[in-house]
Amino acid sequence: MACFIPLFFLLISVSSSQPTELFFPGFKDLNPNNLTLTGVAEIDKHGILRLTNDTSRLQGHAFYSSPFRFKNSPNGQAVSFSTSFVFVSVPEYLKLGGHGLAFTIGVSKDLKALPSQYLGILNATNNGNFSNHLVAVEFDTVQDFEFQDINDNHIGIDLNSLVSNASATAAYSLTTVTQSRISPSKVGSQSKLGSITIRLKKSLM
Ligand SMILES: *[C@@H]1O[C@H](CO)[C@@H](O)[C@H](O)[C@H]1NC(C)=O
Ligand SMILES: *[C@@H]1O[C@H](CO)[C@@H](O)[C@H](O)[C@H]1NC(C)=O
Ligand SMILES: *[C@@H]1O[C@H](CO)[C@@H](O)[C@H](O)[C@H]1NC(C)=O
Ligand SMILES: *[C@@H]1O[C@H](CO)[C@@H](O)[C@H](O)[C@H]1NC(C)=O
Ligand SMILES: CC(=O)N[C@H]1CO[C@H](CO)[C@@H](O)[C@@H]1O
Repeated sequence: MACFIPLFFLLISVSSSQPTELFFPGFKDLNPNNLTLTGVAEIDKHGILRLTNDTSRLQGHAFYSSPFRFKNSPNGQAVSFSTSFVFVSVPEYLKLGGHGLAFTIGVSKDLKALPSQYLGILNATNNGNFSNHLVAVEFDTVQDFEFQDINDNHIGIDLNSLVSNASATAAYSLTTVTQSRISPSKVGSQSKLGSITIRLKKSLM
């Protein structure tokens, strides 16, 4: 399965000298110092970050190059953040996905990880070990019974382990939101905002 990431946005609430926002509206004119690519990951000529291709058992990573401080003291509260990104996964065979993609925060860019069911973030030896200091949101399209996956199309919160701490079935939702505009010149007018959230749906691809 090939995974592509066209856009990425991360907002972090910190009060220090590090940036509070990372915004990659595509990767075309990227300063190469900003992103560390490993494995088979590459940026194609259209500015799309491609993590893997159709060859099986490959992995690719793209990490923001500079470390981020999430805690100011060992016992302090970790800062909160929000992120949004858009990705496309293209299974080689329509009904048989690859394994998936994970949004990952870790202490090292050099993950000694395995591809396939390990999603390029952990390996058979360190899986489940709290000294990994790794958190990930997995977008998983294969049900691995060894990791107690709930189905073959889910999102999981992974804390040092591919056995997710929490998971939910990926969903497709189409919502229409009616919202009052807040601009004074438009007070009273209503607008309809259509918004589509496709979290993950193998059968759509
Ligand atoms: C995927 O990338 C690897 C490493 O660059 C390459 O050897 C392989 O031929 C590529 N596979 C396809 C299907 O393009
Ligand atoms: C698994 O990852 C750890 C790092 O977390 C590394 O020290 C170890 O060598 C790796 N094991 C294998 C079998 O790749
Ligand atoms: C977890 O990892 C640490 C550091 O690599 C290692 O010392 C420890 O033995 C590991 N624990 C288990 C249960 O594998
Ligand atoms: C999820 O993580 C919390 C905090 O580490 C832990 O207490 C809880 O047992 C975990 N639940 C599962 C299902 O892993
Ligand atoms: C998104 C991001 O972090 N961009 C940075 C890339 O690197 C240049 C030069 O180091 C910075 O100026 C950008 O802010």
